[in-house]
Amino acid sequence: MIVEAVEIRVVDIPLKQPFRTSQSIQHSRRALLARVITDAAEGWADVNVEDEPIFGHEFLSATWAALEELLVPQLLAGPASAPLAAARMSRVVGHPAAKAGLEMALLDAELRASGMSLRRYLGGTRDRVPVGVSVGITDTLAELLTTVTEYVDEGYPRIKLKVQPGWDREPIAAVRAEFGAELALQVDGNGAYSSADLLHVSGWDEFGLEMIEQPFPAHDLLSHARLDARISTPVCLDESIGSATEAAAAIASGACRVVNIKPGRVGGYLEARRIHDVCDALSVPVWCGGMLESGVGRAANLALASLPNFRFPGDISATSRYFAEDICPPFVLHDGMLDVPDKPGIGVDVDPDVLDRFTSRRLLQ
Ligand code: SMG
Ligand code: MG
Repeated sequence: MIVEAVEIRVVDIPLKQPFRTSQSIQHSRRALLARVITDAAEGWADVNVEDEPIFGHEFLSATWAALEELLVPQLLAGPASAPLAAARMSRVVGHPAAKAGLEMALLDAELRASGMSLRRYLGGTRDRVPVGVSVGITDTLAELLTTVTEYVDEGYPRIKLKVQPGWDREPIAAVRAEFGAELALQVDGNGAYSSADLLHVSGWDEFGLEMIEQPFPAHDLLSHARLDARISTPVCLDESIGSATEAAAAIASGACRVVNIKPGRVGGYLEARRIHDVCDALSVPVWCGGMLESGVGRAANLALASLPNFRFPGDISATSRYFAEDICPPFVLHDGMLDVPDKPGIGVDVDPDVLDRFTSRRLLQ
């Protein structure tokens, strides 16, 4: 397949309500989109990076530069397939989101040309998957309970609460008191706690959570292992896991019993599938995380989440949870599930008018 041109764009998609974690607050989803134009078809990807290096070390303008100066010229230099391009890009150190985006856009073009869905290509076994919702930090407990009530009423089968020091036991207890023990509830600290908080975090064991996600910083596997040894709630890692090798090492060191997979964080859907397989072989369930993706990223994540070892609902909520208007047709919740696209490639088409309206920067190479 010959890559004729690559377009990258920055798009700002307004969020319906701000999303607040222990690390940041976002009012709009500033996304980076990649479009690969080949001799056979074109393909799209949501390059999963944020404006600032807070969730991870990557940030939009650095990712843009990595694409413009290194990775796109490399892709344009010769014939390509997604696995080949991924192997070639691996010679550049770092920039997993940029690599994931180009790999996905190329794969989308290939699959569209051959008429195969991403779900089939990856080995997905389900045509719909259960999804949860990640609830940001709110100003008051009353506001949190109102928000959670709305999502539970909409039919989401699992709620994740963002927590931080000073916003943890009380909101967890309040949600448990309101919705009872049956609600599938989990929490995510985004690394806001330190090893000195080990006892405090262990205390959440009494709430019967599905899992405790990334309470300690990404590099601190030891504190996660100590926590996991003390409690019956499984520890889940997100920011700590950058590859299948790291997933295997984290599991072997007892740092987690569940893994959150985000293709942008791990450098692509092919590496994401390897993490799925390694975890499956070690009897460790995985689930698909979210980064407030546009419909382009959401479609691809649904395909990934249809693989058999994705055993918990993903952070892949319906479009209405995020945006009044998206660049693709909306994904709608039915019985707590979203349909996995089954058309060729990622299975969704971008609306060119909405895309142009949201675009703030564009480069065609
Ligand atoms: O896409 O629904 C979503 C967001 C899910 O909580 C979510 N993501 O650490 O898992 C995580 C966070 C990172 C996003 S911070 C903007
Ligand atoms: Mg997380």
